[in-house]
This record gives sequence, structure tokens and C-alpha cells, in this order.
Amino acid sequence: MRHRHLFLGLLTLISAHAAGAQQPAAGAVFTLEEVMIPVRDGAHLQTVIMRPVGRTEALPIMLSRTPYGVPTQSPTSMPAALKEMAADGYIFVIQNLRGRFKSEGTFLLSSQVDLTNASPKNVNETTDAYDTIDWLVKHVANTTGKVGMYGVSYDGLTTAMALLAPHPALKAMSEQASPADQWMNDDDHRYGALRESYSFEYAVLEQADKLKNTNFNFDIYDAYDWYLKLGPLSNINARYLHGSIPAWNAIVEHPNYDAFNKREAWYTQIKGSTVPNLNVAGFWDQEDPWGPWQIFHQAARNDPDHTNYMVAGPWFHGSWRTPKNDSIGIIPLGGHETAREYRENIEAPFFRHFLHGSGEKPAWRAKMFQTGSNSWRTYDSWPVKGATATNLYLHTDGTLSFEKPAATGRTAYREYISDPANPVPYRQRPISPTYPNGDWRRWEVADQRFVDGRPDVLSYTSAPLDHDITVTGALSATLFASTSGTDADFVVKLIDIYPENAQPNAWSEGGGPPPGAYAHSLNGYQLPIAMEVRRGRFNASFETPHALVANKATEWTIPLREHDHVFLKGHRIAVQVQSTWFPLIDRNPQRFMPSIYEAKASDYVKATQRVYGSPSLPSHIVLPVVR
Ligand code: PG9
Repeated sequence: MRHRHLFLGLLTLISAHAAGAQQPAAGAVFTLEEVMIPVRDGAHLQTVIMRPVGRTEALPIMLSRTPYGVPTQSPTSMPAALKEMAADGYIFVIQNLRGRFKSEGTFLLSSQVDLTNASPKNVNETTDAYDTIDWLVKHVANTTGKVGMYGVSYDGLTTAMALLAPHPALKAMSEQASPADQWMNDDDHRYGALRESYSFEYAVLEQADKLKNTNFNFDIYDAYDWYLKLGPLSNINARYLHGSIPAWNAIVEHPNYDAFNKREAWYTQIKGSTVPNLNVAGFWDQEDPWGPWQIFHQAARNDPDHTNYMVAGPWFHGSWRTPKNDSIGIIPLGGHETAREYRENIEAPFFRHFLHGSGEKPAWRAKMFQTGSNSWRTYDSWPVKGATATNLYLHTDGTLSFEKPAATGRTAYREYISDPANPVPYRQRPISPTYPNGDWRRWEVADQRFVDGRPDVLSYTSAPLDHDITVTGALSATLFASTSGTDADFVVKLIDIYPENAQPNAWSEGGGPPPGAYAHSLNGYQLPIAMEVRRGRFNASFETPHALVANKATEWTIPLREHDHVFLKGHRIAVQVQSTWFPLIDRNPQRFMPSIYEAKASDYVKATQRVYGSPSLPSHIVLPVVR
């Protein structure tokens, strides 16, 4: 939810219930009016209407719906996040979701929508968006009657959910980093494996206190240590929450992809591109990297007017709303200010066309900021035509190559012991809490050398590339792997290794980072391009978990999402495989249990994991290579 601060950065959250528009403070760029908008079940939702000072013509409305709080004061200069869009003139409206801050009703932290139930008591984010827009077009003075919606993450979700039953005045939207199915991916899980630290800390953030965002108070500095000392997940309720946080209770009560979790996957009800939608995703989004692609693909099935668009770039969660995003972590982006360029050249023209009726309708299907080549790419179809699925094989001598393993007499597998008592950290320790945001935002670009060489991490590395390899589209991994236990996780990371001499040293011509600042150098940097986990219990079925057969090699398919990246000549490609990723992902006991959330400390056991790389069991990564 970091983006909230980008938009509201200069604004204070929540205060008095204003009646009528406030006189703008000296230098303010908006006048503010707070209203309580009634929706169909009689609840009133706290809403702030921000009209740009000095614009007297009728303007379209731009609505965002948030759980994080609405502003009480206008900024005195236009926030960078809005500058390009605001130049065209919009009345910005921000609303607190039901049950948050002064909005009435209950905040369920749920995406369930029952489109078959027309009762006025059947309220959800889709109906609240509809009723709010209905009220706005009837009550706000001097508008064009056209409404747009946009937002990042939760605000992106409430934008996207308006697609399910859109108000006729809703003419354009941009969902940005919206989750689509919290059990399958995004914030809370990865294919059913729990994102332990995020889902716990987020549930506390939003459901501990209606009137604020609550940061869990860790009494141990390193969150890795805190979660390890916590032990089994049942201790979260036993020691800390005592059943007080409904979203956490729902997680532990529904470990499998059951009817409840399927109802949360609201996007499956999208019938088509009913409202022009600019879907936006970050390739290094540490929270919702997956949802926007699913929303895009679902709407693309029925898009006769060509109004469904996809944009992605080298961004962490919401970083396309920061002033520049001219690098990600220490990775430079060829001098591009990717965030500003996105807002200026893509987002503002999109809304300008659909809400102001000026400028061309975008003719493209997808725009990506391709990393490696560091350039904007425009595609008239997505997936792109002409990408060839190409296998990159994991060899048991630790190499990675496009040649399939041959019968060479090499061992068929490599193995390691995965110990839940000593899990692989997902980022360099000490690990700070998720909220308030710190290095959490950029951990997905962290140099992976920090775990390379651990005995429970297998690394595979290619020779330096003799030509560029462009990868555009969906990636995946196929592992042939076994465990000595009856349940296991496999984490796969695809890595771009920079050359050892990517940057000159301080003492040489050109001067790079000096000795003592090696962590700020690109030399040998191991940049993750794609990372994912699969939990063995769900290999055969997401609905009904199964025990694995100990020591039997089976096929694991690990989707690695959609990307657009060039592995440059001279770079090497690497893959890391491990079985813990802590405390990002909860530890698998490695012994099958009906529900991991009921495991006891003694249920967590060591296991020997084997990853095969033989002619008959050739583990590999599938790359969509474009020539
Ligand atoms: N990633 C956050 C979130 C969105 C939707 C549901 C739950 C969490 C957010 O940043 O808003």
C-alpha cells in the first residue's frame, strides 16, 4: 500500500466531517469537500471531492476507492503521481471503503461478488462503486457526466471490480497491480503456499483498528528471527491475535482451494472488456505481480471494441507513481524515467481519449518497458507472435544450457537437505517488517549472491552468452524432483548475472564504486528476473491436497509469470533451487498433514530433496525466446 503515500504524500489523513466545500488554503491546488455517500443498503461512505483550483469548465470525475484513508487537506503543488493526468483536468474523488475510517458498514477484506443476488443487502465493492458513481453524477456540480476510476493495489482491486457490473457513466479505468485471486497468487499465497509475513502483517494493518492502519509491533528486531521463534502458524492466534482478525482466521480456516477461496477469485466473473481498461503490472512487484495479467487475459477473451490494454515495466509495487523510477534498486534503466514516461505517454493520453474525447484511441494491445535493452516496446498482440518456447536445462554438474542432458555417466540428480529449523531467508537479514514500508519494496531485485553457496540452495550457471537472448511472454519451470518426506516446496529463481567487469572500479578510468562499497556495484550482480514457489501437496489438485510419495521423482510445473527481458551478450543466466523461502513463505513441515495450519512444532522435519537433470528427467526452464 506504499502507493497511497505517493498520492496522498502531502495530505494529512482523516479529520473533521466537512459540510460543503472548504475554502482552499493559500496555494492549495484543490478545493476539498467531504461527503457521506449513501449506498443501496443504507450505509454511508466517507468521500472527499477534490476540484482543481482555477478550473471552471465542466470536468470528468476520477474516482479512487481505498481502505487506507482519505485526505483532509489539499497539497500546495500537484503530487508527481498525478501531475500528467491532472494537467488535463479532473475532479478527483477519493472514498474510504465500507467499514474503514468513517465509512459505515463492515470491512471484510473480501473480493466476493454474487452477481446473481439482486437484494439491496447484497453489497460488495462492485455495488459500492456503482452506487457511488450514480450519486456522484447526480450530485456533483459542473461535471461532464463521465467518470474514470484508477488506483494501485487495493485501490486497483476496487477499480477492477467495477468491471463486473459497471455504471453506464464509467467510461474508462486503469486497474494497477490489482490482485485477482488471493489463494492462487498475489498478496496472500503462491499456488496455495502461504505468504506468511505479508498475509499476517497486512491483515493486522487493515483489521486491527477501523480508524487507522496498524503496524504490528515486533519485539524482535530481525523479522526472520521473530517468525522462526513463533514456530507453527497456529501460534499467531494462540499468542497474538486470539481470533480477533477475520482475514487471518479466514486464511487458516481455508487452507485449500475450496468454494470460499474460489469465490474470492472475483475476476473469473469478468465477461469481457465492458469498460476501457489500462491494466498495469510491475515486473518486480513484491505484492501483486500476477493479478493484472489475469484481469487482462480474462477481459481479452471478449474484447470486440479493442478497449483492453496491458502495460508492464521495471517496477516494484506502485513505483510507476513515483516521480521517476529511473533505476530499480541499483539497476539503471538506460536514462529512462520509466514512471514519468508511463504517466505522460500512456496513462494520461488513455484517459484523455476516453474521458475528454481528445487524442487518438490507443491502437496497440500492450506496451512494455523491456529490461536489458532498456527500451519501450509496443505490441499489437499479447502474447506476442513469434516467441518460441525454448528449454534451458539444469545439468547435474551445476551448468545451465540449451542442450538437453545426454547420457554421459554423470549422476542423475543433485541433492540437498532442507531443514525447517534453518530456512533460507528470502532477503538479506536482518529483515525489517513489511509495514511501515522499508526495504520490503525492493527485495525482489536484491543480489542473489547472498544465498548462493548455501548447502541447501542449488545453483546452475550458464556460460557467458555469445548473443543477446530476448524473452517476451510467459515463463515456467519444469522440475523433476523428489523428497524423502511426504510434502515439500520447491522455489525456482531465474537470474541474470552481470559480467564481472560490468562497471569499472573506483581506481580505474570511469570510476565505479570504491572498495567498501562493493554492494553498490553491478559487477557479478545476480538480478532475479522471475521467482516462484510450488507446494507439493497441491501438485495433483488445488482442491484436495495429496501426500507425495517419498523419494519418487515427479514432475513439478512452476509458472514464472509474464516478462519482457533481454539477457545481454556477456551476461550469464543462472537458476537457483531451494525448498524454503522464509518468512516470505511459511515453512512446509515436509511431512504431509491435512492442514499445515494445524501443524505442531514436532511435525517440522528435515528432508532430502533431489533435483534431476538426466536424459529421462531433464529439469528445465521454458523461455519464450524472440529472435
Ligand atoms: N497489496 C495490498 C493489497 C491489495 C489488495 C488486497 C490486499 C492487500 C495493497 O498494497 O493495497
